Amino acid sequence: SSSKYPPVAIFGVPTDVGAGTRGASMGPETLRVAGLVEALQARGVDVQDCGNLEGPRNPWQAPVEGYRHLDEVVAWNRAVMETSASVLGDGRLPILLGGDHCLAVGSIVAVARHCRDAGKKLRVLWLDAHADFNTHDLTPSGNVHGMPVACLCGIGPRALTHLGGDAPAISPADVRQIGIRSVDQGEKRLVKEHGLDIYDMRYIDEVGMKRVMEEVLEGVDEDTHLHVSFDVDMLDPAIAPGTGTRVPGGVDYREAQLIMEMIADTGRLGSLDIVEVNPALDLRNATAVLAVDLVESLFGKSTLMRD
Ligand code: 4U7
Ligand code: MN
Ligand code: MN
Ligand code: MN
Repeated sequence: SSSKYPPVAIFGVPTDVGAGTRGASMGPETLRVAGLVEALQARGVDVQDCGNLEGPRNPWQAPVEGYRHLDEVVAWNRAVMETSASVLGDGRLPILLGGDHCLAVGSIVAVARHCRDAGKKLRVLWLDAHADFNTHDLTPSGNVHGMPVACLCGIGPRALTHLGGDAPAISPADVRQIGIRSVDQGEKRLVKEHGLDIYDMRYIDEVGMKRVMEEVLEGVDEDTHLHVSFDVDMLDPAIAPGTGTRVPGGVDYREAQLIMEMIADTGRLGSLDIVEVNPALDLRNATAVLAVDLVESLFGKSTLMRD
C-alpha cells in the first residue's frame, strides 16, 4: 500500500470491570459506529477488524482488600495481552478499543515484551486527566483503572505486575504523561517518589502544547516504538462529555490535534489504546466521533496542507 503506516489490527475489549461508572463496555461498538475503520482506510491504512474479545461480566462489587473485581480485571488483561502479542507477532499495529483503562496493563505488557525481543526502545505516551498511579492502599475508589501505570512499573497486585512473567514490565523513565489535572493525595507522593514525567495542564498552559510535545518526543529515533494510551478524559469535558471520570480544564480541540499530528510526524507509532469512551454519558456520540477525528491525525491527516 502507499501508506507509510504498517497494517493495523483493531480489537474491541467490551468491559468496564476496572471503572467506577458503567458504560465503557460499549466503547468498541460506538467507535466503530463513529467510523474508525473507514477513517483509517481513507488514510490508506490496511485495517483488519478482529471483532471483540470475551471475558467475565462485571459483578459490580465493593472493593476487596483495596481492589474492585481484581479477578475479572486479570482475566480481561490476560486476553488483551495474548491478543496484542499475536497482533504484534503478525507485524500489525494493535489498536485496542476499550473498555476502561485497566486494560492498558495487558496491552503494554505485550508491547514491552515485543520491544525487548525486537531490541527496540519503548516510549509510552499516557494521554489522560489522571496519573493512574494508585495502589490498593492509596486508592479512594478501589477501581483498577486508576492503577495501571503503577502496575506496569511493578507496584500492585502480583497477578497484574507479573502478568507477562517478569516485573516490572516498564520503567517510569519510559513514560510521559500529558493532560494530567487530577492526582489523588497519596498518589501524588508516589508519583514524585518514582519520578514520573508529568506534563500537567498548568505546564501545558504555561509553555504551550508545541513545546510540550517537543519535550515528550525528545530522543525518539528510528529504534523507538511509541505506544499511545489515549484515555479520552484527557480532553476537556466540553468537547468530550462521553466518559466516566470527567475533569474540567482539559486539553482543547487544537491542542489535541497537535498532540496527534506531532506524534504522526515521528513515524514511530507502534501501538494504540483508545479507552474510557462511554456512550451512555455522551451527546450524539460526540466523544467517539472526536476520538476518530484525532486518530486520523495520528495517522498523518493534517488539518493544513502538509499531506
Ligand atoms: B482513568 C481516581 F479517585 N484517581 O483512582 C481513582 F479520582 O483511567 C480516578 O484515568 C481514576 O479514567 C481514573 O479512582 C482512572 C479518582
Ligand atoms: Mn486513565
Ligand atoms: Mn482518566
Ligand atoms: Mn476515566
